[in-house]
Parts: sequence; structure tokens; C-alpha cells
Amino acid sequence: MSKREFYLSNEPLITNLSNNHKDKINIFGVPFDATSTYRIGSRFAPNAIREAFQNIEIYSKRLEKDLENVNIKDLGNLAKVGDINEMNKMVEEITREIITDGKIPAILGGDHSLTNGSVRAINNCTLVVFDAHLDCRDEFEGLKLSHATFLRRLYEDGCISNLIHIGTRAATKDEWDFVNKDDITIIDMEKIYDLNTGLKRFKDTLSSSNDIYVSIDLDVMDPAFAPAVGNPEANGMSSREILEFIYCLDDFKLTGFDIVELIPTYDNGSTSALAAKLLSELICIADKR
Ligand SMILES: [Mn+2]
Repeated sequence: MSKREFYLSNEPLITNLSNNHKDKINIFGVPFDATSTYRIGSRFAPNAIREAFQNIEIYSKRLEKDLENVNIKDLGNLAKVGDINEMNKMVEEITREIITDGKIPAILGGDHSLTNGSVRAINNCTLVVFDAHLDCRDEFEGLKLSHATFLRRLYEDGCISNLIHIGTRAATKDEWDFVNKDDITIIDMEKIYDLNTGLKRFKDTLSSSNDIYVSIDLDVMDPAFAPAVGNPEANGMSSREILEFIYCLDDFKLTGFDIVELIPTYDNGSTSALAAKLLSELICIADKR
């Protein structure tokens, strides 16, 4: 091995931590925030999450798994585009390639609209969304497709067999009416005031699920835990609460996941540290598959 190979790294990429085995988890970033309607800057989040990830402990005591022994391949960031349809098309195609190769996509946003691309690459998935907002508006500020409407588009297009929405607390009357359906489970904030009841409801709903895709909008968190998000909403989840929900996934088959809506310019470090922790625990769970 040359000194160049030995001493230099290709940071900020999270690279293969061990080259002895084939990679299983494929990370890519989507530096796209063109549909953000309040604070902008989530385009800078993929590299901020990578940097935080490289500075946390990656042995999971809870899951008894050491990420030092998991083969993670970081594919880098999506080419910069300003058009949501173009971004969605690229994200869908990349996600489909990763899944067809038998690997698990771990996507770092970007604003939440990227999920409109990734979920379309999976047939009939169970979609688990952590988000303060329902993102089920019919249109928002003149856009039919944006980070505030994409979930309605996915549902209307029949891309989801089952939707579980967790941490919900901010939506219009029209959106609350829209999600009152048999194949949509809403575990809103009031349903997790008693955490064990909320977790049981989550596990019961998951038990009939096949391919599970998890999308975490960091604004599901209380702003005290994660202040650096695009649209902060009071009365959200604590770090402990979201992690307990994530650990429920350990018994199920995880097909892919994304973490979105971090705005590094508003961060004191706490939001990216949480994003990195969620990334590391989700990789542990995905690698078990
Ligand atoms: Mn949101």
C-alpha cells in the first residue's frame, strides 16, 4: 500500500469500513432544497450528516452490532438540479438500481420531496414516515408537487400499500380528513404521550408488513432536540422516543430509508448528531437483513 492510500481519505464520504466483504448498505446524498417553503439550506445536509457520523461512536450497544464490521459504500451526492421532476427521476432510478443489486439504499436529504422518487422504486411498500407534518396537501404555494404535497401524490398513484405516520401534529383540516383511511395509520403525538402504548400500536401495524421503507423528516423532533430543520414545530418527539420507535424495526425487513430536512446553517451540532445516530442505528438494523 502506498503512503497516499494509507494516509489520505476521501472525506466527507463515508467509505467502506472494511474491504473484506461485499458492500450491503449504499449511501447517497440528495443536495436538493428547491421546494423548501420556509428555511432553505437542506442541500448542505448530506455532508453535514457524514461529518457528524464520522465523529460519533458506531458500536450499537442496544443492537449489539459494530458498524466497523459492516460494509457501507458511500456513492456520493446526486448531481445538482433545480427541477423536482428531474431530481425525483434520478433518485427513483438510483434507488431501483441499488435494490435490484440486492443492496439497501440509505438516502441523505435534501428536502422531503426526494421521497417521492425513492418510494416509487419499491413496489407496494409499507411506508413509515416520521414527520410533524402530513405532507398531504393537494397543492402548496402553487405547486402540485413539493415537500408539502408529495405524500398525497404517492398515495393517489397507488405507490404505497400501507402508510404509518408517526409524530404527526401539524396539518390542515383537509389533510386530517384525507388520511382518515383504512390503509393509513396515524400515530400522532397524543398517541405517544404514553410511549409503550404508541410502540405497541406501531409493532402491531408492522406485523403484517413486507418491504418497509422508513422516511425520517427531522422536524418530527421537538425543536429542543433538533432545532435545525426547515419547518420547526413545537411539541415533538424526544431523542429517546424516536430511537425506541426505530428499535421496533429490528424484527422486520428494512428495504431502504431516508433522513431529510436538516438545515446545517441553523445547527449547533445537536441536529446533525441526532441525524448521524439515526443513520448509524438504521444501518445496524438494515444490515441484519
Ligand atoms: Mn415535515
